[in-house]
Amino acid sequence: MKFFTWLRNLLLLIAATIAHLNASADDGYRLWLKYDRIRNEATRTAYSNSFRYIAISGSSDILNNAAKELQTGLTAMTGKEIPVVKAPVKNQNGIILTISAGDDASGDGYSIQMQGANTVISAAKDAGVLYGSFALLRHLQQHLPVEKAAGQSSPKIQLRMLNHWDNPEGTIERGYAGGSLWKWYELPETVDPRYTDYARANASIGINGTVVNNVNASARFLTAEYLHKVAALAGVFRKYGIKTYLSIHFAAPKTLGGLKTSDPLDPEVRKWWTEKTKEIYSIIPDFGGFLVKANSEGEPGPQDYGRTHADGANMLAEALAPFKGVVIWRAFVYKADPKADRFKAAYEEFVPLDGKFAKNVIVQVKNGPIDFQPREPFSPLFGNMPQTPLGIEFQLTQEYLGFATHWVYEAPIFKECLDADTYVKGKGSTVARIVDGSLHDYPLTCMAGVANTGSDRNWTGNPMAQANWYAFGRFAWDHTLTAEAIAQEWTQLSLTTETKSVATISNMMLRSRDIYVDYNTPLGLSRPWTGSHYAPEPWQNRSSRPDWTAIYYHRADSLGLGFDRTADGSNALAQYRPEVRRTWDNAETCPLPYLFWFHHIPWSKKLSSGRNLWDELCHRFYTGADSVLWMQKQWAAVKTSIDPDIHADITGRLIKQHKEAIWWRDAWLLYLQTFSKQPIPAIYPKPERTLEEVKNTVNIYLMR
Ligand code: BDP
Repeated sequence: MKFFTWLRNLLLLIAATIAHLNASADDGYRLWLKYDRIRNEATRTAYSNSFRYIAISGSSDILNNAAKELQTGLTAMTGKEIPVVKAPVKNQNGIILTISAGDDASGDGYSIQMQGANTVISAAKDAGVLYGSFALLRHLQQHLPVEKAAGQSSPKIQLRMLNHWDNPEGTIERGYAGGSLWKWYELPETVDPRYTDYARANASIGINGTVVNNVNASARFLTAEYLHKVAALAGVFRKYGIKTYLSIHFAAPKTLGGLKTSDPLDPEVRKWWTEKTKEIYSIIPDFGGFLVKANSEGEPGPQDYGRTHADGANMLAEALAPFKGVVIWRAFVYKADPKADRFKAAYEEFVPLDGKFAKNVIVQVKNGPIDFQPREPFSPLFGNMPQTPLGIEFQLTQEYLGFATHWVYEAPIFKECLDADTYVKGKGSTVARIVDGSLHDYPLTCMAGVANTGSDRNWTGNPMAQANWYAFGRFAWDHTLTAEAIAQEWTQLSLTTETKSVATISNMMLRSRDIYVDYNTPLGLSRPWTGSHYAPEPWQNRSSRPDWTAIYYHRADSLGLGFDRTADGSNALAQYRPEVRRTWDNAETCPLPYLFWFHHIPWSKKLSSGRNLWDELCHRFYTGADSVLWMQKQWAAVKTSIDPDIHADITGRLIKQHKEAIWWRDAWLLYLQTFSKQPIPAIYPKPERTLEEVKNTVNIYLMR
């Protein structure tokens, strides 16, 4: 008996060790493409019976990669080798990959059909078959019945792109997950296999374009040496249906070409770009085009020569047109004018240019009018340039969202903007319908995400931030999906399929953004930072430009708080349609999340919540910081369903997040209290430091 107990314990120990080793093999590298062995035997058997082979009719790199992915995924999930063959095998169930002329002009759409015992994935182009294959794998990773995979899907947006803000020396502007993925120093001779995994991850969520370098672009990328490095990356990406683009330095004709000017109307300059573009296409035949940040934050541009954004964009468009390349011209512009409201700048510069851009130009607009703040109203450019294709730019990297430390699921930010109604053609004129081209019949459509990837083993630093990359791709494909559905899907693919844990985690994801907003920038506050975009500095009042101080944005004074953008103030609200304006321009009815975006509110004003302004601020900051404790508890509750290393990683980050939430809360409240002159309500514990002490911690943080 004793012996048997001993033996049983030993066996249990061995089993636990194996389970642990298996589990802790998860370092996050595999993202949502884990393909873990399915534990439920019935599901596993059903899958291996349904998929005994993968047949490809036709041949191309992309089709081969689709088959390879299915083979890898299914073999890992079922534990049975699945061969890739040239033709369907009689009397056996399998997957058939096939190209068939469909009605989806882009070729990216696919259908999955059950034909007899076979699962047929077909599309007009091989990229569509690849997307269909990933869709099937996504379905099976959620352990759903095979036949439920049947259906059709086409992307709503043509260009679904990542924008990498990567520099030639390997750093990333606003990157929080290590250095650049691109090893410029060893390219093109050495091609890291990780580039393939990057391409797989993107293709799995439908991303079909990538801009590999920073919008604050180095002209170095246009040298032959760098073009060959970029070509090596493009060589990997194209096998997954991804086109490569470059950010360009507008003054390159001068800096690189040795010309006297970079004036877009100068014939020599135009010739230089034409030649350079030809050279690029001779090296990268399927090159996508240029992304341009011009006359913004000190970058050169056409205005340096008295020309317009359209002049600049059209010059490049002309050079790219013979190759079907596109110009993606960013609308992120604002001048150092102390009297102006930065909110209004992009509209003022771009709306007069509507209709003046060449056919192969898209103007890329950030979701909000300022700059990727935790909560912004939608940019008033949407709807106001009916004759110019407008793309949308979201930021995945958490520049203003707590870097890689804080857990913020961004899908609600994307969705809030996409679902916002501009009313430009009556009710239902959502930003999504502008961006997908359906409202104004745009011939080109684009959704871009500023990438949050880096050289960290788990790609995104914070493992939860993988969800933001994932959600972006899923929305770019189909903006009608919900943030909730994507959270559940991602959790199942990436963390656990245990039902209760999926519900707990996706609920945390959905609440995470509002929690962050509450302790960071509640009620429509914005930009309490200067250079760091992290350490709280709401008191910051000195800079080379007024709009680079914190006080410019919150406008706290002895009377109240917030930026008056009504007709009595900067009148930025006039840039929106009356239906939109109406919801925002009355301080009594303006939804609280947008209050300080549009109004300067007296400290003792009673709000719709029943609290006065100061008490509401205290309530938000305290509840926000306390809610991180709630997150910690929820996370502790899912421990047994999550890989131990990933669980420990997030646990650590949540501890830090709580400390910093208190830091931000204290900084804001102690600073604002110098204006409000009101006490923090007795129900809340008093901050354990003085304003001077918080300022000191910030000074230390900012020390070089
Ligand atoms: C701001 C970033 C800056 C970027 C800029 C941009 O702080 O690093 O260069 O956006 O989008 O948010 O061009």
